[in-house]
Amino acid sequence: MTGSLSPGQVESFNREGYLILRGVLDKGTVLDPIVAEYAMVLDRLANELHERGEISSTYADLPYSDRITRIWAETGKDYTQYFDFTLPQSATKADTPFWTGPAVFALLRNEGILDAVESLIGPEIYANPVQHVRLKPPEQLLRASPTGEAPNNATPWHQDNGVVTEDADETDMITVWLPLTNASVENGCLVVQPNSHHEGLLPHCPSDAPARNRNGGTAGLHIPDAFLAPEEVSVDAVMEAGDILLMHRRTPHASHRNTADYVRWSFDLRYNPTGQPSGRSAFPGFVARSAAEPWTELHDPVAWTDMWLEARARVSGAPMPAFNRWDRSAVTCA
Ligand SMILES: O=C(O)CCC(=O)C(=O)O
Repeated sequence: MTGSLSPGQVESFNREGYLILRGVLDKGTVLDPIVAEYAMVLDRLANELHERGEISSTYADLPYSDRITRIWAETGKDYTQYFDFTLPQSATKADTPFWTGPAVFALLRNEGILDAVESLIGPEIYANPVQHVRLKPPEQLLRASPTGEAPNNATPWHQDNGVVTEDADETDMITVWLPLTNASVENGCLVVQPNSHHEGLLPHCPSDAPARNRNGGTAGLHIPDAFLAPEEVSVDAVMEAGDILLMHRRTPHASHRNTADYVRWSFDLRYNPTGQPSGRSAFPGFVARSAAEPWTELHDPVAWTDMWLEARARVSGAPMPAFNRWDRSAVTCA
């Protein structure tokens, strides 16, 4: 196999189901342009909210993280969709916001990321549309749920295979998770369960199922505790901006709560060998690298945005496939 990983790193990934690579992304040429792009989107959002009287100041003099934290604190709303480079799994509207800027596109095509991914799946690489920015707010800003439950913004334990449609179960999908700011246990870094991706797809339960997940996170699907290894074997993925985490599609992972007083900011990208089902066929991916047919690679960020605009027009108001194949009344969820 070609690519940038040593045989030992590939062997470690195959054994453990994850691998952290340090200092892959350059701050000046890769990360700073993303920060600048998001500062511009946030500026637009702050001006809109201020014009509508929803915030008392645009907080224009604050850096990105402080500025979005102040806006969350004042409105109590989560504006992640403004910044995300995908669409919601349901209820997309003709004007649902999203952000597919050139710096984000450049990250999806980043040579350091693609070289690492190539070592695991080969040189025909498709950028899978299951991709997100995560702006994890300080938990202290969140309000208690209507049932009085204390806020908990941990991401529950899951496998990424669990959030795609069944046709992609055998797709060799690699997750690439990367922080834009440091990721610590305090601010909600990822936590992975090593050496357990060999056990196949585990049951996942909807967030309102009686079977709870041990970290208490409520957003999205979770693997019931009975199917997880003891807590002591999990590994905290403490990372700095520039590092990347590679994960197998069946590696159980979660993230900690953000108990810091600032936002934890990260991206999760996914790649698979071109031609395999993406598991979100309504959304557009693209050929990021091809040794055999280089002319099929997408290099134009505007064309990428156009693909998402077309997808938004197509799916808005239309029924979407169910991404959750488990029912809350399933025996494992009861
Ligand atoms: O970033 C997070 O907190 C969760 C991300 C995640 O679970 C994923 O990328 O699958």
